[in-house]
Amino acid sequence: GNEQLAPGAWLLRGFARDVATILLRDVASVAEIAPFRHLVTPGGYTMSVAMTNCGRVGWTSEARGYRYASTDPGTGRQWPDLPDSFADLARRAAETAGFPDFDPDACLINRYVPGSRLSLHQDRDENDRTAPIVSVSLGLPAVFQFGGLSRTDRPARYRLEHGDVVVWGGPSRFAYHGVLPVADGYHPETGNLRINITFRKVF
Ligand code: MD5
Ligand code: FE
Repeated sequence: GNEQLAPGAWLLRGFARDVATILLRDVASVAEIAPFRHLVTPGGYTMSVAMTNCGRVGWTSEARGYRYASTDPGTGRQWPDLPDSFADLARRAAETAGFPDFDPDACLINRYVPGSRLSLHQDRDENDRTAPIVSVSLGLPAVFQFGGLSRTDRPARYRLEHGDVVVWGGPSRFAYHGVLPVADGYHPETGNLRINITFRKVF
């Protein structure tokens, strides 16, 4: 069943399970054109999560700050197109959570190896503040931290597994969140990786 985590936030358990193999194939195709890389934060830290993007614009981090760019700073070329499998899944998930006509222009793909983590943060580099963010978890499970609108709100924890989709909209769109260090393990479809795909409407 679909679980409401907070106003606007819906956990759709297993929503992407039946298309996971296709999604992972398309992640590999994206990464052939725009390889995964470890971005450096404006504060000088190299992220343990490796990232790439597809769609009209992609999220990048540089010394001067975070931004969305239409070209990949690594290759100097446009980001690969959003695969049809991605667009279809994102739209169906958003609709299921009560956000019809979701038309993402950015897709960030995060790759975790055991030990990779994402410290507590807010996503606020997007100009469109009404659209939700749709996130798809594939491969190894992870413990997701979901807090409040203040960094000091004690976060709840949810285990996200292969095929789980979360739609973050409404007041949850700007909640603090993070991912605890991924535990070592093996998944038949990804080996020792966790892949998270997020769909966003930036402009
Ligand atoms: C992940 N990625 O599992 C997560 C999934 C990121 C990121 O956090 O910024 O790439 S997206 C989780 C998310 C997005 C927007 C709002 C909320 C969670 N939230 O309200 O908790 O790699
Ligand atoms: Fe985030």
